[in-house]
Amino acid sequence: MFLIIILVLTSLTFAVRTAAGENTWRQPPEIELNDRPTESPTGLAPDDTILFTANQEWLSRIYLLGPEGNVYTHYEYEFYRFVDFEIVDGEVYVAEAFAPRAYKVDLATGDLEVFIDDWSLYYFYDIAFDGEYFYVDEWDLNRYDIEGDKDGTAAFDEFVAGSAWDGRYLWTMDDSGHAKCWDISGWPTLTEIVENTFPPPSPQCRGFWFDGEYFWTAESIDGALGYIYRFDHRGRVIAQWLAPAFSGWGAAAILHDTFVCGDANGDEIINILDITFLIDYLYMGGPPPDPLTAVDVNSDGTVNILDITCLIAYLYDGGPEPNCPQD
Ligand SMILES: [Ca+2]
Ligand SMILES: [Ca+2]
Ligand SMILES: [Ca+2]
Repeated sequence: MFLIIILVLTSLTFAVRTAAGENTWRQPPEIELNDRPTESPTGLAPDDTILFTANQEWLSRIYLLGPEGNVYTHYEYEFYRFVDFEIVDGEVYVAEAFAPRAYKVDLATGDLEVFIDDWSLYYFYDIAFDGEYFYVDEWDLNRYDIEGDKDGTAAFDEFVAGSAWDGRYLWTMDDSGHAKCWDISGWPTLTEIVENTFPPPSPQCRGFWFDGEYFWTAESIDGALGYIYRFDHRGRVIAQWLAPAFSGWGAAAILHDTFVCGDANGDEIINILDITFLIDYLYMGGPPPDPLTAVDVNSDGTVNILDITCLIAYLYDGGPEPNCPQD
């Protein structure tokens, strides 16, 4: 009898230790530039930022990653469980699975602002935006306006772990390895376009987001690092990044558009306004051109008066075309 009690106590201690061990975060791996398991070029620019959510126990994290998957920073939230992303006009929104809420995230500080707060429901696992409304599932599909006010519910008997809008259709990621396509133009009637269904890069994919050209998702694997994937409408991987933490969910990216070399004020044409914008920036404390590379028109790695003279020569003296550094 005594021996049995000892055995039970020993196995209990072991069980508690194992459970405690699972509470600790795995250290993000050191990722060297150009030393990553990417199968194809990422197609991202140096100033693009990848967003990633990961969850463990009662902690949630939002990661900001560079275009090579290197960790810039992360924010940690106790008693939150962030899942799917949406980005509207450069503002980042994230859905919350512990509560029927969606938040606007300040990426500079990690601060949260409650945006949707719908306690008629229990949880959210996804969020998408069609240009006018946000869509969030909780078995049925709920939609909200840009102020976060509810605008109806559509019957929708699906378990959705991520959703995205590709400019034409609503796409959902379910938990059994299917990306599904829905015509929502007859709202609140949803019509599945069955022939558009495709398998995502892995059956463990959760979040869903569309960058204007490709989809994004993240793998959710307990106790092991998954990948962040960028992929096309058939599930073919365009690029992948090893996740910095496990139990990932959402993935999205702040992508910067390509620029016109010499276009200092960002209106996509080159004229005298760009010269005055650049003079204003260099000598009058004006705002910087975005990106700065767009005004290094002599491609020498710095932005100074020589770039102004080059622009003047090009516009008024038959000088050579602006030539900015290539990524
Ligand atoms: Ca989404
Ligand atoms: Ca311009
Ligand atoms: Ca220069």
